[in-house]
Amino acid sequence: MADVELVGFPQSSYVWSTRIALEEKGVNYTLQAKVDVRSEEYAREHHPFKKVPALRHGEVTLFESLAILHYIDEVFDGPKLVPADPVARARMRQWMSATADYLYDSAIRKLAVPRLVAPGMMSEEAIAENLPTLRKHLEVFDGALAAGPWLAGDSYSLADCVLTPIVFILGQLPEGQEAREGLVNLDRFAEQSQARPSFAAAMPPMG
Ligand SMILES: N[C@@H](CCC(=O)N[C@@H](CS)C(=O)NCC(=O)O)C(=O)O
Repeated sequence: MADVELVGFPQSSYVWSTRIALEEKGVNYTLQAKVDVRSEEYAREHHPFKKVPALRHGEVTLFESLAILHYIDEVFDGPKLVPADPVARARMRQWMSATADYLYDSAIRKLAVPRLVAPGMMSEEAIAENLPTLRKHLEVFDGALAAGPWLAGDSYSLADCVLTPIVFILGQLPEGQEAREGLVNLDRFAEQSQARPSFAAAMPPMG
């Protein structure tokens, strides 16, 4: 089979999720981490909207993590990361969409990025103002996880690949830990998702 190349810096939660999926499936791939996402060359070659991740697999080039995650699951052997049952599948997509549209904003864009990547990009007031929203979002996810170990039921799915790095990143930040306080189902999710070999294998360099 053709080589698989994933493009994007590994600290990005979206890149991280696709790497977790590749690891879960047992796919050999290379990571092209040094990219200038702002360049026109990057837009031409990989992602017209200048974001990460992008994927190259032989003649196939893809951008957007949703498309990449499903491609990985469908094209490669290994455990299925999309449930066969239509309700569980819809549930998985529901949580992927909710993570991308709501939790990513409160946890990553408005907390992790200003704290870890671009200090000063948001005022302290704006960071504090977002925290109650983050807490509400996490409560919803905690409620979803009350019924079972993973977001779409009994087996680890693409929705869990997406949630795993975000929950971990929150655990690295005092405000993230506070926002997670008392949410026991999320704690269990953190523990179990971080114990998977795919998590260790996809862990980006921290520092
Ligand atoms: N909808 C995109 C979102 C990707 C995204 O927002 N990536 C961020 C990193 S987590 C990025 O490329 N940031 C670089 C920038 O905006 O310059 C996807 O699902 O792949």
